[in-house]
Amino acid sequence: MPRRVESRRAFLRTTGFAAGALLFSSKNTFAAQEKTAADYTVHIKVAPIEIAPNQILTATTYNGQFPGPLLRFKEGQQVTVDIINETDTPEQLHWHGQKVSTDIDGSAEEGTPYIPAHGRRRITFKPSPPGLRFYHTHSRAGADLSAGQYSGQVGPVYIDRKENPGCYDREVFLVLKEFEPILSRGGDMPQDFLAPSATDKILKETGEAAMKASLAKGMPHGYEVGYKFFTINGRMLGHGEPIRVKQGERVLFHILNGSATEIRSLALPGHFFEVTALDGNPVPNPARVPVLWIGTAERISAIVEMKHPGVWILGDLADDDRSHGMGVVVEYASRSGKPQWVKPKPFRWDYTNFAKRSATAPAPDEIFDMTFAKDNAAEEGFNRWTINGVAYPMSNEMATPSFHLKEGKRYRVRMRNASDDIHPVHLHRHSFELTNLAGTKTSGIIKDVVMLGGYQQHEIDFIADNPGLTLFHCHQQLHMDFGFMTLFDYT
Ligand SMILES: [Cu+2]
Repeated sequence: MPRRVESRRAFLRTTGFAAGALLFSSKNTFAAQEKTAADYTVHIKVAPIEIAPNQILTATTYNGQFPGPLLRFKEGQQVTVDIINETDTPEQLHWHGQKVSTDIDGSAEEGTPYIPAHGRRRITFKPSPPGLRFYHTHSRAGADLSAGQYSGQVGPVYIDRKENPGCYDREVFLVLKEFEPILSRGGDMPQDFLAPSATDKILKETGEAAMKASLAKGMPHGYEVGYKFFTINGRMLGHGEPIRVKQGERVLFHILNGSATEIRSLALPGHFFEVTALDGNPVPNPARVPVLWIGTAERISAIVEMKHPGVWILGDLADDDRSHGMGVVVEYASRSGKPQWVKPKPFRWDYTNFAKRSATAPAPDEIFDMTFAKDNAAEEGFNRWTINGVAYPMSNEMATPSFHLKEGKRYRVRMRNASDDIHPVHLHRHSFELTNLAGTKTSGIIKDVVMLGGYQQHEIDFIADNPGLTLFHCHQQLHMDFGFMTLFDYT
């Protein structure tokens, strides 16, 4: 396995931009067909991945490894990527969080061409915005728990800004991911960790009434997904290289939740996280927090000052998930012994901790209202999800856009969640600003995924600055695959 933990200096020395390009370039016959070599080549292929000694899984991967290779780009500097699909299934590779065209974005719903089974596609784009992004499959899985993001098709992208501020000694990339999904009839996802915690009375009454009516008809609870194995950087807790640190070091963690369906948490006993960026975008107020909560597809960049020597577990708060692998050991120089876990005090995750103080967002040109609802177990035992009463078609045909944009205008999406589930909602090809979270006004936090709590209402604003079809969906694979998607177009 490649070592994912490197000092920044070593990284720049050994795998700077040009050298990095060579690392991932292919010398195979496919590449020879092109006149010039691509900067990067990504092979979509089925491969064994060893998550612990003698624990070998088979998954569709990028370049035969999990996570896929870190692709390091420079802001605005054009790159060419060859994507070679060695599988029997057409694929989509989505450049999550990047402002790219619909032809590149990797979403069939927007019209991106598929990478054919046993075929290839060369794409060229200018990476932006800077910061932590990622690439992942955008295929729908439906009931096939080996497809879509249940597979190993997840890899980090880091786009270096033109100038590179930040005071830290080294960078560590962490990709959180579960394997071996199984269908279940009830989730154990924590629901009570978000702040502000205010719920909407009408949403709650609507959602609870719908659920009650469904159960009264004798319907079971819709399927959820659980997992057998939990990993960070593709290794179960205790079975990967520890993160070796020195006292006094400031380590910049870039953390990506690569899960298909799960929300994750992380704590490192005796340490704080100084959150510097959310979804790759610097935050106005880099506050220190004891616990991180990361929705599906969210990213957090946070500096940890190493000042509590020992051997620790950086791990998920859920005991069961941590004991099945969701953690990594942090080991101080010349310290040894069994890695220690200490349960943190209860802590609520509040995006507004990192927001501008007493600033308000500009008024939008138009507001879109969206209500999200669950039709319990309505789709062959799976929950069907709707936006304003409409489920996105299950077929792979392109749907009619529901919301219309004019270039240059500022839009506000008022998202109302009439279900008890938390939804990590994602907008393609644009970033948005959090402007109201459960009744609390905020500004200055720019993201591309936001967790919307059960029966809560959030408002997000975005500028229509990247024409073309634009997909908006819940990033929870079970939700997006069963209707929780809609399209914007530009008129
Ligand atoms: Cu959802």
